[in-house]
Amino acid sequence: MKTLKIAIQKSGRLNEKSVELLKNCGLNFENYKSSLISPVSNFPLEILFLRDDDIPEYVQDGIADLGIVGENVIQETEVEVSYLQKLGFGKCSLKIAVPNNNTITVLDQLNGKAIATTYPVILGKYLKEKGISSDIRTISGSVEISPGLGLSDAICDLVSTGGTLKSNGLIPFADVMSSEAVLIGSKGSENDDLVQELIQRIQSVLRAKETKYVVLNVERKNLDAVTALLPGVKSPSVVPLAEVDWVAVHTVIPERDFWDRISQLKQAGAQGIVVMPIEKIIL
Ligand code: PRT
Ligand code: ZN
Repeated sequence: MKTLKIAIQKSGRLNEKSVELLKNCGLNFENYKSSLISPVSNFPLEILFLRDDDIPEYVQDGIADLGIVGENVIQETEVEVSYLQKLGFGKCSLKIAVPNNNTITVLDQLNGKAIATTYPVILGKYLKEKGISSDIRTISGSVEISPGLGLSDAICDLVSTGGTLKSNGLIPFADVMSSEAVLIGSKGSENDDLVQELIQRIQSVLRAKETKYVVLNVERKNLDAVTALLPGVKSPSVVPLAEVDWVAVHTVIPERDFWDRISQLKQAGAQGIVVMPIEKIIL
């Protein structure tokens, strides 16, 4: 039987979440920091631990069938791969930032200016699209210190909390792209049954993460008002309680508007609300 290979980051910002996702998919493997390859004992899959910059090409060339990597790295390496699934972690934006004492306020003012970045391809395309001609200075790291050293007028770098920009006296000026970790596959890999099985497992874990399981009690006279607020996977389950006028309602609600929904439920008469995490949702 064929064994798939999936490449994930060996160490760094995406490693832990990538390992967690695969483990939550029920895959059994050892995650030794020293190993470059780890077999999965209960699925025909091997995990390759690589530097994130190498993952897109490994997948493009079919050395790995699948990979987990930031969209920023895929765009920068300009590889031909299939985007299979956004994964909801490693979120960040690639931004142009300028020193906070700078007078640059509109994009046109970047004409003729030097911008330091580790993302020359993405930045080059962005500036071209906007009709701006800047001097792109490609450096390999610590981009944020380059204006202070007089090496550039602006920078283009990844931002998540904004703390690094702030502590280097820089302010974000333009959004170039937003990025998150994605599952990629070699072209055509999406037609493989094993790849499809893995995608479905990943989707069931992601779906569960976006939702909470809720059990609440409500008096029958308020049941319609409460269920009107609850979608459920199909519709909420209603279970009679020993006290005849009361029922328990079981359902799932989306994480994103969780607190609003809970306060609406309380107003509609819900009591004893118990909220639980969900491991997987298989549709
Ligand atoms: O060793 P390897 O080559 O595998 O790793 P790496 O050092 O190249 O990458 P790593 O681990 O730093 O990042 C991996 C991926 O995480 C990136 O390609 C992005 O897709 C994603 N990601 C998410 C980030 C950030 N957030 C992020 N904040 N990557 C880098 N940063 C850096 C940014 O470059 C800047 O230096 O963090 C700093 C800014 O952070 P804030 O929080 O201060 O804004
Ligand atoms: Zn890297």
